[in-house]
Amino acid sequence: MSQFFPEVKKIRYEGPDSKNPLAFKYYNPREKVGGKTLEEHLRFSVVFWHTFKGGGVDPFGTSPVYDRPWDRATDPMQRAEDTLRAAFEFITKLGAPFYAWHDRDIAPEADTLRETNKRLDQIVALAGKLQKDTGVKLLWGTSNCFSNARFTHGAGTNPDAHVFAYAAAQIKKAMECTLELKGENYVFWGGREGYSSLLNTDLKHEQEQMARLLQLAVEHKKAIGFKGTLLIEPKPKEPTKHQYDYDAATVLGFLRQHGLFDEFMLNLEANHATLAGHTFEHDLTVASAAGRLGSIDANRGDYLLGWDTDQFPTDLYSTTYAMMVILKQGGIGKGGVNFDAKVRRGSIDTADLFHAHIGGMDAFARGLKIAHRIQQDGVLDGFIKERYSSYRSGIGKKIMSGKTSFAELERYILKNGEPARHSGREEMLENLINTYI
Ligand code: XLS
Ligand code: CA
Ligand code: CA
Repeated sequence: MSQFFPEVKKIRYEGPDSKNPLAFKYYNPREKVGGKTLEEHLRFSVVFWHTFKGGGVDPFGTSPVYDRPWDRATDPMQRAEDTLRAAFEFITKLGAPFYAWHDRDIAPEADTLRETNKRLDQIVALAGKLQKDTGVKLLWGTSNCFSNARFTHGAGTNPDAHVFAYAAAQIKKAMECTLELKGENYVFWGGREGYSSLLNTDLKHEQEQMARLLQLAVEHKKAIGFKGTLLIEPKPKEPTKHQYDYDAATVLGFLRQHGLFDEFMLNLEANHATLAGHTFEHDLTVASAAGRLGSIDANRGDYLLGWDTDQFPTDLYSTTYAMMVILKQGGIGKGGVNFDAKVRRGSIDTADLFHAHIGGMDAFARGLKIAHRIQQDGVLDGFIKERYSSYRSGIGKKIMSGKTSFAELERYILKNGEPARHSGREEMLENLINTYI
C-alpha cells in the first residue's frame, strides 16, 4: 500500500513534558476522567474537505498553494480513491476515531446525477472497506448543496422548484450513503439557504420551503431505517448576506414553528457562533438548555479578520467553557468534537495537518480536564445555586409554580419594600477560573 505520510509515524501520548511536536501532551485517549476515557468523551473527528481537499485558498488567493501527493492523478476517480486512502492513513496515524464528509468531497460530480451516484457508490464501497480495516467510523455525512452553480440562489430555498427537487435527490442519496457507512449523524448546513437581497425574495415562502425539505428528510430517514441523529448547523452569514439558520436560538424557534423540534439536534460551530455576535459557549448553552445540543464543530474564527477562517482551536478558555457546557449536559452523546478546520495558506506541508490536529486535540483534552475539575469542586454550580435560592421558597417558589398573580406581587412589594442588592461577583469568578486553567 502506498504511503502518503511516510515521514510521520503513529502519533502517541507522551505527556506534558515531551518536546516532540508530533506527540500528544494532554490527549491520552485511554485516560479516564469522571468514569469515561478521553476518547469516549471527546469523540474527535477529522473532516474530509478542508484536510484532504483544501488547497489553501482564501478570498484573495483562489488558486491552490498546497501540492498534495494524493491529488496528482489525472483521472478524477483515481484521485478520489487516492484521497480516500490518504485520509484513512492520516486519521489512523492521528488516532482520531471519526471522520466526516460531504458527498462531493469523496466523489467528484459527473455530468448527470445518475453518473454522479455511480461514482459515489464506488467510493462508498471503498470507504466501507477502509473503515472496516482501520476501525475509523463516520461521525456524519452531509450533502454539498452550495458549491455547484445550480445552487446559486439556494437549494431548498431556491425560488425554482426544479432546484429544490435536485437538492432533495442529492440529499436522499447522501443520507443513503451515510446509512451504508453506519454514520452516526447526518448534517444539514444551509450554505445558500438565505438571501442576498430582500428585493427579490419571498422570505416567508423560502422558510416554508426549507421546512418542507427538512420534513421530507425526516420521512426519508424513517423510510430507509436510518437511526442516526439529524443535525442542523447554524451560521448567520457567508456565503449569503443572511442565512435563515442564523444561530442556535433562531434554529430552535424555526424547528418549533414547523413541528420539527423532536426530529433535529444542533451541530454548533465555534466560528459560526462568533460570526453571529455570540461566544461559542453562548450558543452551546442555548442549545443545551433546550436539550438539543448534538455535536460541535470545534474550529474558531479570528478576532481581527472577522470572516469564517475555520482555524484550529488553541484557546484554553474557549475549550474549557465549551467542555463545561458539554459535561453539564452529561456529554456529547452520539455527536463529537469535529475539526471543521483548515491550516493557514502558508502552512503548505502535510506535516502541518498533523501539528494542527494534535494542537486541537490537546487543547480540547485540557479543556475537558479543567472543566471536569471545576465541575467536581462545584464552585460555579454552588454560586449559581445560591444566586437563585430565593426562588426555592416563599414568594419566589409561588412565582415559579404559577401560584401567584400581579395583584399578590403588588401586595408583597407594598409590604416588603425595596429588595436588597447583591454583587454578581464576576471578577471573583473569573479569577477563580484562572486558578483552574
Ligand atoms: C461552512 C460549514 C460547513 C458545514 C458542513 O462554513 O461549516 O463546512 O460544517 O457543510
Ligand atoms: Ca465554518
Ligand atoms: Ca462546520
